[in-house]
Formats: sequence, C-alpha cells, structure tokens
Amino acid sequence: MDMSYKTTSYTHKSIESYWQNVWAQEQSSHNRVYKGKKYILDMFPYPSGAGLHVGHPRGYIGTDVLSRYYRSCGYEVLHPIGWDSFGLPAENYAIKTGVHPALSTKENIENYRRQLKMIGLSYDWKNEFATSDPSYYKWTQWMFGLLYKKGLAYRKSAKVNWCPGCQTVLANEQVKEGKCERSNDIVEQKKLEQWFFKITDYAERLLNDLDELDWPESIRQAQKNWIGKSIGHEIEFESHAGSITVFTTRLETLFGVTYLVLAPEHSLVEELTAETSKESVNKYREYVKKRTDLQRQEDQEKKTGVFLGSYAIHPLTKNKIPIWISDYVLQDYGTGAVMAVPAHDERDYFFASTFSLPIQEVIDGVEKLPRIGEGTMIHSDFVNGLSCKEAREKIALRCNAKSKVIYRLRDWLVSRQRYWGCPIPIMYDERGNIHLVPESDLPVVLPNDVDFKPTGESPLKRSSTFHTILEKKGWYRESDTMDTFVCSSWYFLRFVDPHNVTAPFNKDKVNAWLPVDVYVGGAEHAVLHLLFSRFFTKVLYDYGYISFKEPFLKLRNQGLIIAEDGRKMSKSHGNVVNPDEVVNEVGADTFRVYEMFMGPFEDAMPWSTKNIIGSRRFIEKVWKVLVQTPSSKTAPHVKTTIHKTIQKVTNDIENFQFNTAISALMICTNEIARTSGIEVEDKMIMCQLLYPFAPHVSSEIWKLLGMTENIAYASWPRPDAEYLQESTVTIAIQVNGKTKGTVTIAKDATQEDAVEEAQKFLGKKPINYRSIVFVPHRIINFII
Ligand code: ANZ
Repeated sequence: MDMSYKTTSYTHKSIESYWQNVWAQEQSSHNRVYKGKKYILDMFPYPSGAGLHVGHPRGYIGTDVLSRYYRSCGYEVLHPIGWDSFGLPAENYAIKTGVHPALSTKENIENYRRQLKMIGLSYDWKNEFATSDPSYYKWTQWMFGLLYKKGLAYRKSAKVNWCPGCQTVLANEQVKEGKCERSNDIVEQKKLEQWFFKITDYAERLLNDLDELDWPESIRQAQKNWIGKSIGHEIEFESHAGSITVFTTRLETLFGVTYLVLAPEHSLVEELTAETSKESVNKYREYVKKRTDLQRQEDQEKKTGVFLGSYAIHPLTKNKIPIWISDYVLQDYGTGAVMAVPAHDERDYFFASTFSLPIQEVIDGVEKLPRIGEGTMIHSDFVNGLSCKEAREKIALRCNAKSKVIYRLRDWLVSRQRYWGCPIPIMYDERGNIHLVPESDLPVVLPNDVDFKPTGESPLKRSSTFHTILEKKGWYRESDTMDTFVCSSWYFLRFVDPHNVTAPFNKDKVNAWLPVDVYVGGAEHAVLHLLFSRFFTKVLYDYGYISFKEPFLKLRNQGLIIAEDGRKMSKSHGNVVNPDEVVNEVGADTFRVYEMFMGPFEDAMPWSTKNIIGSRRFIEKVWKVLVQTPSSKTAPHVKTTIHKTIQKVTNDIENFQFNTAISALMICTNEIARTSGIEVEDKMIMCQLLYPFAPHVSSEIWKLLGMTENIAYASWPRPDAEYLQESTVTIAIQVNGKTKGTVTIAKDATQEDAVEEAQKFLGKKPINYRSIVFVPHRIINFII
C-alpha cells in the first residue's frame, strides 16, 4: 500500500467528478459469467421544467443500491432510464410562453439527465429513450394497431369533462369540485366521439392475477377496488312500458322494495313519464347533464330526483311500486335501474327520507336504520326466519332471477384533444369509414406546424401538413392523440431492445429479461399506470408476443420526502430543497447515504439539514479509518463485528431495509475506530459494503488500498462462519464498584487484556489503582 495516501483528506468534489468520468467512459460488457439476471426498474419520470427536488431521487437511489449490489453478487443487471415525455404541462407551457413542447422537453431531459448523473446513479444510458421520440412512438402506434385489429380498440361517443373557458377537454384529475383547476370555470359534460381500449374484457384476469404478485397490500387492494367486482342478480319489474331490469347484490331484500329508481338517462324514462310529470322530468334531466359521475356519487345525504308519475308491479307481492329518477343511479353501471330498499341501503334511505317515501324493514336487528348488515329475514313471506343467504337463493329460484357478475371498471378512454401526444394511427375515408394506418406507414409523425391555442378542437385538425394523405382524395387523419398512459404501458418492454427498428422488441430478449424483478415508484401510481401496464402485458401474452402474464413481480413504493416544515415540498410553499445545492455542498455520496438512512424506505420522512451532516461525518469517519489509519491486525472481536455486518448489510439490502444496513455500517465503523487496528482485507470488506450506498468514495478508497480493478467488479463479500461465532464478551467497567461503561473483549481475554482495554476506555492516562477485581465475562472493577 502506498503510505503517502495516509494523509490525503476527503474532498468529495474531485473524487465524485473523477469517478463519474470513469463510469461514463466505461464501455461496460466485462466478459463475465453471470449467475442470472435482474431487471431493476424505476418508474420513468416526466421531465418537468422544475427539475428534480430532493424527494424524487429517493426511489432512484434505492434501485441504484440494489443494482450495484446485484452486480457485485454476479448478476447481469438491467437498470435503464428514459423519459415519459409527452403530456400536458409541456403543452400548457407552450400556450403560455410560445416555446415549442419539443424544445422545452429536450431541455428538461438534459437537465434531468445531468442531475441523475450528478447523484452517481448507474443507469444503462445506452438504453435511454423518450416516449416522444418517433422511433419509440412508432411502436406505441403499432400497439394501438394490434389492439384495433383484435377488436380491443373502438370508437364511440362518450361524455367528457369540458371547460368552456379553456375550450378544452379535461381529465378527471383536472376537475376540482366541479370547476376547472386552471380557469375556475364550471366544467360541463359534453358528448364527443372518443377512442377506447376494451380493458373490461380483462377485468377478471386483472383481478385474479393480483394474488401472485409481491406488491404492497394497499396497492393490490386499490386495484381490486378499482376493478370493483360485484356478484348479484338481475330481476325484472313489469310496467306499462315493458319490463324494467334491475341489478341488485341483495336480492333477499325484495320484500323491502318500496320504489324503483332509474338513471335519468335510462332508455325507458320517456315512455314511463306521465303527462303531468313531463315538465319536471325534462328540467331535472337537463340539470343532471351538467353533473359528473363523481359528483353524482358524492353528496351523501342530499338526494335529488323526480317521480315519473307511473308504477311498476312488484314481482312477488304484485303491489304497485312508484318509479322515480335520480342522479345517484348511474346509467352505465349494472342496468341503470335500482330496486330501492330504504330500510337497508344508505343511499335509498336518504332518498326516501328526502321525499317521504315508505320504509319497509325486512332484516331483523337492533341497530337503527338503515341497517346495512346481514341478519334474519322478517316481513318477507316465505323466507321469514331464514338467513340472508338462504333467502337470496330461495327468492332467486321463485322469481327466476339471473345471477350476474358486474365490474366497476370501465373501458379506458385513450383519445385526447391535445397536441403533445402520440398521434392515433387512424385515417378516415371520404365517407368517414375508419382505416388503420398500415405498419409500413408508421410512424404517423407529429407535425410541427400547429397552433397550440385551445379552440375547442384538437390542434392537429388545423395542421396543414398532417392530413395530406398521398393519392387519397378526401381522406383525413384522426386528429386526437393518445393518453400518455398508453406510452407508459409498454416502455418496460422496449428498454430491453430500445434500438430495434423492425419490431417493438425482440421476443427472445424480452422473454429472457422480463418480468421486471423489482419495480420502484410512487404510490400515486397505485391504480392507473400499473393496471394499464398489466392489461398491455396480458394482451401481448394472448397474441403470442411474450411468454409472461404479469409485468412487475415485485413492487415497492418509496416514501415521500416532506419539507423541513412538515408540509409537502412545493414551489408555492417555497420549501423545495434542490439536490444540486446539496450535492455541491456535501457531495453525492453523503446525499445518497442520508436519503437511505433517514428512515424506512417506504415511510414518509421530513428532510433535515441538520441530520444530513451526520451522514457526512460518517463518510469522513470511514475515510479516516480506511485511508488515514495504517493497516494492522484486526482484533478478534472486531472481526466478528465485521462479519456480522456483512450478514446484516446483505440481508437488509435484499429486503429494502437500507436504513438499518447503514446503521450497521456506522456501528461497525465506530467499533473499528475505537480499537487499535484493522487489516487491509477487512478495510476492503468495509469498502465493499459501503459501495452500493456511497459508490464514489468507496471506489476511491478501493483504489487507494492498491486495487487496480474497479470495485464494481469485485465479488460481494461473504460472512465467514468462523468469525460469526461469538468470540467476544461485553464486560462492565467499574471504579470502586460504580459502573463507568462497557467494553467488548475477546471471550478468552486475560485479566491483563481486560485492564488494557478498560484503561483505554477510561482515558488516555492510565489510572492508578490499588487492586483489581476481575470477574471473567462480566466485570472489571478498579479499586482506587
Ligand atoms: C337493492 C339493495 C338493497 C341494494 C340493499 C343494496 C343494499 P355494488 O356493491 O357497489 O355493486 N345499484 C345497482 N345499480 C346501480 C346503479 N346503476 N347506480 C347506483 N346504484 C346501483 O352495489 C350494488 C348495489 O348498488 C345494488 O344492490 C343496487 O342496490 C345499487 F339493502 O339493490 B342494491
């Protein structure tokens, strides 16, 4: 070892820039024999104009720790990154400033890339792409084509949220309390021709296959709720306009039905409306047109509605049942008609209370109404005294009710009347017939000559170049673009083969690398992104493009980093911490160690400027112990600690317990610092254990220790069973019987060894003592 390094001090700037240069120049592909493969993936970011704040990289650092660890263990690791670069913010920015989205996106990506490299993340940069690259979205269009050819993409007229102020369609998330998030105008419902993907065909499989996944329980539950499977019956009520079919999950409550409620849009409403009710019914239907499905399900106690002036016949009692309409009944759920049982259903109860309709109890119990739970049947003729389940079966038989399963999941509306998105590869002929753009004509390139200003129609309608379809007079292109969730529903497949020009990916490569072994991202993607990616995967599986049914085997969500003031970090609060400044000040390694050490990976944690200094001190101490202290024989009890630390760090990394791994490294470093020596082999072990967390400083120390090969290729240390056995004991140090502290010594330590260690603990100068009481394995007591 070159002893001149002994006095070298730790300077993060030169070390980090040196190693980042080395990594950038490395052409990887060491000829190694691999133990297997690991695909470790982050949810790729939308490159926003604000750049990264310190909350974003928490997940990226976690996956980087895993990637570096698995590489050291001998796995071939795929750890790619790219950009989910289509989307509204770039377009809105263009509307405001006139900067073309292509330009602002390019700049934002450059800034993100710089920031990620600055943190020392070991991405496979050669696999990078952006979803707005024509070489990528060509294949997004191909995916659309596949779905279209298989009958899974279709066009129909559908209600959309329309902002009259912005003259544009809004996503549900952009509607806040019925108003446009940006202009505050009252959002209307408008019917437009839209493209849909038939994800409902996959509802049952999307539900069942959740059980195979190593995902957080809360996320699996969120997916289940979103799919919303309901098992019930359809039953008919006769009326003068024909039979009205209702869907119910509680058929046993049939004797408790006191009225029917139809969705205001139900096809029988007109025929069922009596002359005297016409005016009020029409008025009410106009009112409902403005309400979103979300609003219709909100206001719990406030119910509105109108009596149609006509009646249906109860299938068993043959009583006359009044028919109402109300917006709490949704047109596209079940049959759009409900048998109302106000005694046992909350919504029906509030409705009946509002309009003073009769309430008939049919389930026994002491709780007050509405009594939602199950119990014994009463006032129910031939099912009295039975349980709900028994009653349900008996009534189903008696009135020939069909059992029926329905889902809350709706087909996925994928068209957007927006510019900055992937063009839908569809053309219309002069009669308006739909034609898929053939694969050989893909990509349908997004034109540059558009005016972004919102006018109420898709900006692409007004492009002069976009619709020139050679030799086909009167033909024009679809002007809507795709929801950006389409672009992100298959990107994890493209990463394996990003430069393929003849196919979206090579089948063998994808089957070799996928499913993704570990997927990490924010919990805000609990439903849509994950559900859509699972849907695409299943479609590609069904048509023989891939051999697996689920894309992400293991999923973890990184916890949010909140601001020091306890609030969410946001520009408007002025509490955002910029990683550029942190890295400049304390270094990327300290930043990484701090983000992994601050608490359990999945928990929300507040940023703390004070605590990050602790992480910096830790690295400085490691430097002191491994670089500035000459190597000498490691004491046996320190050996034990080091080998236990190998065991702990290894297990903790595999289990996403990065904080306790670092804590073990800190304890071990402190112990080494307290004792007299550490030999080169043990320095190397410490260096390797730290490497996934703090790769720059570890690479540097490794080099200073005289190693010529990059630490990245050194194989991960294994604990030695010989050292793991307890060879040490912790004894109390006393002075005149009063305990002053403890010290760890070898199990077979002599009294002299114990005195020496205890003296070291008590202070620099040896204390004078009259005599010593030494109880092996327990106490050393100095009598002075
Ligand atoms: C009678 C009844 C009695 C009901 C009772 C519930 C409790 P889930 O579980 O969410 O699927 N329903 C049916 N179609 C509806 C629609 N289009 N809009 C609003 N509500 C609708 O809920 C199924 C229940 O929701 C059905 O069972 C029906 O009310 C109502 F004690 O029928 B039930």
